[in-house]
Amino acid sequence: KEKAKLMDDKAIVRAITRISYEIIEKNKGIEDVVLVGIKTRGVPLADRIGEKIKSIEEKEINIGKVDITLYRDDLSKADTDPVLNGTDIDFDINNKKVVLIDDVLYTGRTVRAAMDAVMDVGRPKSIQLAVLVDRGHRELPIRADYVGKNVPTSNEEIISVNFNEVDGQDYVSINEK
Ligand code: 3GP
Ligand code: 5GP
Ligand code: MG
Repeated sequence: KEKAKLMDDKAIVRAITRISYEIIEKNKGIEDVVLVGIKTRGVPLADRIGEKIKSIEEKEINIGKVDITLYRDDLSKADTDPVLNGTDIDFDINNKKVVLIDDVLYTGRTVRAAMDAVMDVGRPKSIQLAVLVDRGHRELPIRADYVGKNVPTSNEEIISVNFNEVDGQDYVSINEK
C-alpha cells in the first residue's frame, strides 16, 4: 500500500547530479576513483552517476558490479546475512578509491558483504558509499558518504525504488507492508 511519493523523476535526477558533484569534490577529481554498483538497482544507479561524472569531468570512469542476495523471509528483518553471488569487476582496484553504490541503505549488512567482495579482488586505497535512500535501522557501524535522501522509516514501512531501466518508471515512494 503506497503511503507517499518521496521522489519523482526530477528529484532523482537532482539527487544523482548532486551526488556526482560530491564524489568529484571529495576526491578532488576522479583520478583513481572507480564505481561499483550493488546488484539490481544499485547497478543502474551506478551507471547514471558514472554518466554524469563523465559528462562533468570529460573523462572515463570504470564501473563494476557485485551481486549480493538477501535471504530474508521477512524483508524488513535481517535474520540471515546476505550472500555474495558474484563479482563483475574487470579492472584493477588496487590503490583505487572504490565508491560502492546502492539504492537503499538499511541494516548495512549488504554493504558489509559488498566490501568483502571488493577486498577479495584487490586492495583498494579506500571504500566510500553512495545510496539513493538511507532509511535508518543500522545493525553495523556503517554509514553512507553520499545520500540522495534520508528517510526515517519504521520496520513496517518499505521504500519502493523504481528505475526506468528495471521498472519502466522513475520514482521513489514509501509503502506500508
Ligand atoms: P534491489 O535488487 O533493487 O536492491 O532485496 C531484494 C529486493 O527487494 C531489492 O531490490 C529491494 O528493492 C526489494 N525490497 C523492498 N523492500 C525491501 C526491504 O525492506 N528489505 C529488503 N532487503 N529488500 C527490499
Ligand atoms: P541492508 O543490507 O542494509 O539491510 O539492506 C540493503 C539492501 O536491501 C539494499 O540493497 C536494498 O535494495 C534492500 N533494501 C532494504 N530495505 C529496503 C527498502 O525499504 N526498500 C528497498 N527498495 N530496498 C530495500
Ligand atoms: Mg539494493
